[in-house]
Amino acid sequence: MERILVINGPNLNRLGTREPSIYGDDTLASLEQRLIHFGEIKNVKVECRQSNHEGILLDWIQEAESKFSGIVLNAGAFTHYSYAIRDAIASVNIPVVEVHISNIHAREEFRHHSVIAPVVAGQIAGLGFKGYELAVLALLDSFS
Ligand code: CA2
Repeated sequence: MERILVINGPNLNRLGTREPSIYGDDTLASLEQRLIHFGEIKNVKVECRQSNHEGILLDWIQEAESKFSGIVLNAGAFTHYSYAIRDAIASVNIPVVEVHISNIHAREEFRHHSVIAPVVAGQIAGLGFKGYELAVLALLDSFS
C-alpha cells in the first residue's frame, strides 16, 4: 500500500482555538482523523505529523523519501520565507503538494509569496480542510 505523509507546520496545532473566520472551527486532531479515514477509503496509508520547529520539519521531509511515496505539506508561515524548507523539498525525489487552508493570495501581502512553490508538484490554497484531501488525491493520481 502507498504511504503519504501529511505535515503541518507552525501554529497549526492552534486550529479550532482562534481565528475561525479564517481557519474554520475544527481542530488539528479532527483534520488528522478525517485524513486517516479518507486514506482508508482511498486505500492509502496516511500518517499525520505537526511541529512548530523548522529543523524537525526538515528532518521529516528528508526522512520521508525512504518511507513514503509523497508528502502533503502545510508549512504555515515558513512557506513565505524558509529557504531551508525549500531546499529540503528540492532535495527529495518524492512529490510534495503544498496546502494552505486559507487563500494566501487574498490575504496580507507577505502571504502572497511562497518560497516553496517553485519546488512543489502543486499548490492548493483557500479550500479549507478539503484541500488536504484534494492533495492526497493529486498524489495518488501522480503515483499511477
Ligand atoms: O492558510 C494556511 O493554511 C496557512 O499556511 C496557515 C499559517 C499562515 O502563516 C499561512 O500564511 C497560511 C498559520 C497557521 C496559524 O493557524 C492558526 C489557527 C488558529 C489560530 C491561530 C493560528
